[in-house]
Amino acid sequence: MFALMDRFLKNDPISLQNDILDHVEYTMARSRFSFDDFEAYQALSHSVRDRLIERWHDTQIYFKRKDPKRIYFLSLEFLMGRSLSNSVINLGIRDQYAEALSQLGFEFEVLAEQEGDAALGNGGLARLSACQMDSLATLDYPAWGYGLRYQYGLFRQVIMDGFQHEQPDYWLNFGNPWEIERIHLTYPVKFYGSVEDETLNGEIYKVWIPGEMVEAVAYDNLIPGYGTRNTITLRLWAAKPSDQYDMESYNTGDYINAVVSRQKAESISSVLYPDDRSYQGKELRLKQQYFFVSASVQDIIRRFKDAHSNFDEFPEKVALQLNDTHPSLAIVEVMRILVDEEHLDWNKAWHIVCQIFSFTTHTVIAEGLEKIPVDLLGSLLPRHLQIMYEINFNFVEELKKKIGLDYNRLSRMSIVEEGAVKSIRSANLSIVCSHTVNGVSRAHLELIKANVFKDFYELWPQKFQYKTNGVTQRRWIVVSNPSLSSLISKWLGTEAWVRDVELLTGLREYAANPDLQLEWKMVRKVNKMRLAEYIEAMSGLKVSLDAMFDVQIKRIHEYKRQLLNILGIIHRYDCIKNMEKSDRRKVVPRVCIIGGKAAPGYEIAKKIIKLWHAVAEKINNDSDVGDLLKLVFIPDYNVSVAELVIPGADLSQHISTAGNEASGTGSMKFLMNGCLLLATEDGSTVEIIEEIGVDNMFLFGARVHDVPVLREKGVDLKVNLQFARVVRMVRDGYFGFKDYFKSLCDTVEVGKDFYLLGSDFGGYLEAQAAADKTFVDQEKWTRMSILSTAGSGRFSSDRTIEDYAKTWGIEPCRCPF
Ligand code: 26W
Repeated sequence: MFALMDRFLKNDPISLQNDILDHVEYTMARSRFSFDDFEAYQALSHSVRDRLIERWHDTQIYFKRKDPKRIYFLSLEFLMGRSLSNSVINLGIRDQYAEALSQLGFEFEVLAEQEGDAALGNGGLARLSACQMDSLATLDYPAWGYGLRYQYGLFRQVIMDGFQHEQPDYWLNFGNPWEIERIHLTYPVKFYGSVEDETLNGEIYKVWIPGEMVEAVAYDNLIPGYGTRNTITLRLWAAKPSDQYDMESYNTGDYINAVVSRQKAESISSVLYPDDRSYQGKELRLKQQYFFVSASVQDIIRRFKDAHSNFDEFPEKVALQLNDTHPSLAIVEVMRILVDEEHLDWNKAWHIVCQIFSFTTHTVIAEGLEKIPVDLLGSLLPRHLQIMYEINFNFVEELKKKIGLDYNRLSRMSIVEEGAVKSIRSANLSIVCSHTVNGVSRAHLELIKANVFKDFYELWPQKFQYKTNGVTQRRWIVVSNPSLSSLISKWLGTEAWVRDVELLTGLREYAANPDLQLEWKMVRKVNKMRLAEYIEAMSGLKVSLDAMFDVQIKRIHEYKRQLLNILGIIHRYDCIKNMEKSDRRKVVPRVCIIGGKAAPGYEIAKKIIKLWHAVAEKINNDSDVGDLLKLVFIPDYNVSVAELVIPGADLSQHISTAGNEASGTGSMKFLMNGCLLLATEDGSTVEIIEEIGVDNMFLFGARVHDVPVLREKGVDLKVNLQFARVVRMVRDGYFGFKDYFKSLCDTVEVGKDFYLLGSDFGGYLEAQAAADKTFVDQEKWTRMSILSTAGSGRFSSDRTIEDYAKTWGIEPCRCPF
């Protein structure tokens, strides 16, 4: 044992310093006497990575020895953000590093800022995956994440004259110390071609003769748990040309073109699709999905076969989680390998498949469900299409026995959709082949049971469950808000809440304690200062720290109703303008902050961004208003920006039309940081209310069951004069760009106002007024703020993962070394 301990790198500041300097010299090839912040960051990262590798090796050896049931988490998107701070905190050596660096003349925080974000995802779904990886590692589960190593992450948003422009995010430009390239860990992935019959020992098997072959290379990203040695793997695949690729073209003598076309293989993993709304049935997207799924499934089966001689135990050793329908081809790929390559009997293979997959859906609307045109699938993956047809045939035959010849229902439930464009319904495939279908909040499950998956729910009610989303308190409190973190530990007398977040409820008894209140306010003020400095550096705008910082950061979508926020601000502005000067003293000053990206092809969302800027231009330059109202747009919103903004927010808005947000996870991060919520009763907010109480937040708006009635009824604009007035101001060109905003205004006209901005406007203004009133009473506000943090424990991804673990049938496997 002693020899084993000796092997480990040492973590005292002197050893850390030496390691950093060694990396400066031998990894960066710079002089150890002269290097800049970026080089210091890189050397530091390499030294952290060395420590991660030690733990990772031990964990993997231990998993191999114990051979527990493993969970494989398949997701096309992971929004990991930065790794440095998170890693050193989970390793428990942040302070040692800070000391080592300060002796070298560097500040840890400054170096941490050098790191760019890994933005391999769009929004909620992708960040959820990242939080869940952190929880899986921390809770010692034998887990693997699988995804794609895009060369271009989510586009960078640049605002020019108030318009969004998209720029490529070539995030690998300066290297990536956090990944380990496994050049020898590769799998061939096939595309196109044809299917032929082959006879072997008197049996006929299908053989897929591919038309194209690409190599998948593994890049491992190490995910350390907190308070444990366990360090798990997020394995991302990159596409490389295969040596077997297109040999034909070399023989034609056109060498240059053959090489160029070979190089195209890499394009499969080159770019993340920036749309989180609609499926376009693009071939490249389908290629990406299959590429990552095929490599992952091959890897999973290889690992299983290393320890087992047949597939009987497969379901006891393997669980696969489908993060939305994007990886649903994995189902068919497992079938194909078991039947065509491992020569298992179809029924046996099917029995295995039905025990290993679970599926989580992240959307509420039928239009958000993925469809793959059959023509596209048949050409790209001919054998998979055959397998899907066979699965569907068997399913429909079984279904007929249960429900009879109800053709409408049969055709709705069929995996194959007939119609103008014959398509595969990925959700139906996923439901049919999974043992569990999860919603992401209780309200979400109710919605899918009643709407999109009603037929399936009636058939298999026991399959349908929910696992309310959560976020990791390690990143969203400890990394992003260290002073709040210390304050919490001081008052609870322990740091144990970082692993056991329910302990936060212990803060409740001190919510009215003047000493805690004072310290709480101090911490919040310092965070506001940090945010104010960022705003000034970014936009030149000076904002008052006495103002309420009111934040809405998330993807721009009509259903998330950033437009309601803007119209509310216009109303506030209008009121200030029409007030007696002496009355203006009573106005609670606000800094309204918004941030978020619009999908590049989403015109209305882009107009919302422009409207924000047009309104900001007018208000921020109006001397009647001054500090009473300031508007800020935070460009290029991403994980690291969120880490800065959330701790500095007083109020945050989660105001989607009820019935549209499957869960919402941003609200949970604000809640943990003691920010009050202004929200509708949508998605996970319903459960947040149960934890912290209606009195500790500002609620408004239609509820789910009101929505169809209100849509039908419409709002009489004569009744809702305030709403009519603000929309008219935009329409009449009060903020300029009259023609450009016309179509945006049209979306909220009577009869067209699908997201019910008109009918919710009155309630929204009342909720905002209630927030103003409370803000004046700082004692009350601070109490509500403390109670928000205290009640946030249920929304940790640790709890979500414990819920999932039961469904997956996995147990912790803690590395003892
Ligand atoms: C290409 C089309 C596409 C891509 C991504 C459609 C839909 C998606 C995602 C499923 C959208 C998404 O991120 N959904 C969000 O998932 C979060 C995590 O469960 C929830 O908290 C959000 O409410 C939900 O909108």
